[in-house]
Amino acid sequence: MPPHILYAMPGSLYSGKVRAYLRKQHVDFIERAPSHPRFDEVRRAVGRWIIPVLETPDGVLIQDGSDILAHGEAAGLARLPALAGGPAQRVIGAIFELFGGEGMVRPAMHYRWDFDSENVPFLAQDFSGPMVLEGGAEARAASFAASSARMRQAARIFGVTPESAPVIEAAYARFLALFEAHLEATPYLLGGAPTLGDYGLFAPLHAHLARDPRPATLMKQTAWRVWRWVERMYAPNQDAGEYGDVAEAVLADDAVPETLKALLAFVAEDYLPEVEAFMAFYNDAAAGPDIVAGEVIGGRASQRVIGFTGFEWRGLTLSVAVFPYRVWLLQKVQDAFDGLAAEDRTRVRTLLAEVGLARILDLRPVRRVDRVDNREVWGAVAA
Ligand SMILES: N[C@@H](CCC(=O)N[C@@H](CS)C(=O)NCC(=O)O)C(=O)O
Repeated sequence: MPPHILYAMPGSLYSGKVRAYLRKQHVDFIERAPSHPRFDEVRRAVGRWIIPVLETPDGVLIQDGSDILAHGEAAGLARLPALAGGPAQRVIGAIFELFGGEGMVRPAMHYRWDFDSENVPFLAQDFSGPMVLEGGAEARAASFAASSARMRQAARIFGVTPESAPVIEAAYARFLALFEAHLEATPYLLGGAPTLGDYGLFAPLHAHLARDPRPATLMKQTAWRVWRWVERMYAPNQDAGEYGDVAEAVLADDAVPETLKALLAFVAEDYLPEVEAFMAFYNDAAAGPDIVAGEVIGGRASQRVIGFTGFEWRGLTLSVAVFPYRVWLLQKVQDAFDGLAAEDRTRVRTLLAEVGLARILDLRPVRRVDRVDNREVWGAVAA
């Protein structure tokens, strides 16, 4: 059987999530940069320039980190299922998938783009090397100038500004301290095996925060166990010697350690205000008279943002872009919850209420976001 092919880049946030998953599952895959001649066809097929894209041995193209992991689980590729665990553990996994990939873009982008003297020599090569195989240094410099300008702009629409920068740093330091404390006793979020939430957190904690020079040094100096978790997430096998012999299995009996509850409380304080704001904005847009189920949200697949919203965050007012994709990931949390037996729903709601996160179950879209042909499309009006 031919190998899977992953179109990705080393410094890409969402690529790392998928690469770690494929490695952990021992999936046979090769990786290609978007400069590969075949990527042009791939880009046309998925409707926009975006990575990661997985091409399966039978030629199916899947864009999106979350969909690629879901495919791996459904297709039986998982040696260590990302969806393992009990009811609370699975809902928590979906929460960290949302928070990791979407809620942590602020520290990721700040620590990548606001420390030029330390980061730019590395970033210039990391961005242009895989993109420009011919034309030498001049062509690579031109490529980096264009891509870095776009990404600096992206940092702004995520709410990274000179005013928010010190607050982002303080919040990230707190996150690192809490995750470090959690990893004191256990190698992953939910015990001895990586699950969905680990892959979600890995996205920013690897590509930006563990690879770019400035934040990599910060992580090594202040959060050794988090640094080791990054290494471990990237290893095909366990790599957890500092914990003794640990079985590659999630904690039994749907256990949720206190240190994990502390991390969930951080998610509530750090991200819930933004979720409230983007859901209010999205629900306004989704209630419009011209919405047609099945149509690409925003009109074009390349249009990933439907507007801007403001919210209070740690004493500041942030203005951020609204992505329907985030609504789709939030739905995954709510779908995981809705699929539970009644007594499990009660238990999970009580647990989330204890950490201040119960609202995440109740901020519901008035119309669903679906993903069809690798694009976000309007779904059905919620029942
Ligand atoms: N929801 C997508 C997001 C993928 C994404 O944003 N990828 C970035 C690279 S990390 C990208 O391709 N950006 C293209 C651009 O902004 O031009 C996923 O999880 O796969």
